[in-house]
Amino acid sequence: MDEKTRTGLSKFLSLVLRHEPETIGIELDDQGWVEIESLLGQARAHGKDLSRATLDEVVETSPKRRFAISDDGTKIRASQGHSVDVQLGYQPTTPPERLFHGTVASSLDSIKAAGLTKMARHHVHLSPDLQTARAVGARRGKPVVLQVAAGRMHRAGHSFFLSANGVWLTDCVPPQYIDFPEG
Ligand code: HQG
Repeated sequence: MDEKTRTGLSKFLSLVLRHEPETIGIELDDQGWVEIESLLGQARAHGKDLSRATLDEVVETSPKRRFAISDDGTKIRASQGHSVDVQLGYQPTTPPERLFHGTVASSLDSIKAAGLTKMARHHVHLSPDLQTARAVGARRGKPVVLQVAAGRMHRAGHSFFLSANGVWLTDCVPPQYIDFPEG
């Protein structure tokens, strides 16, 4: 499979497993899982030629490991990033002292006032390292990386969750826990 096909299929899976399952007539269960057979059948019925082997390849080669297959191999879900209502079931976890968030300059005034808010998703997404945060911010323009005092937040009672693919999730980050870059 070439890179372009792989990226296209990954975007398609993100769309139906995180945001709009109804576009191909599938339903996610409470934890976000769907039967792979049903996904493949409905995808084909909507013009996406997707075999089990192709699906497995997209899942295994996803650089961000966005999708998880159940232990028995019959179901799939997105590991984070949903806008539809699902309970991913991650346990609260103690975060490292510092986490990072990649954004762009045009959001900074609003973030300084309101902190980081979950916008359309379930959680605020934080990255474990600078490089990842920079790549997240770069999706929207010239990246600006904010440092989050996750340890201090956690000691103050905020819950953190670590997704299966290494993304840190929390409800909100009030501005007093954010280090803004100078200038
Ligand atoms: C910004 C991708 C104004 C926030 C990535 C971001 C990530 C505010 C945007 C995952 C704000 C939300 C999530 C406030 C936050 N005022 N702007 N108060 N609070 N923002 O896409 O973190 O490729 O929902 O800075 O790699 O960018 O999809 O979140 O710019 O892990 O697997 O509002 O999505 O993963 O954007 O990205 P998003 P995100 P995937």
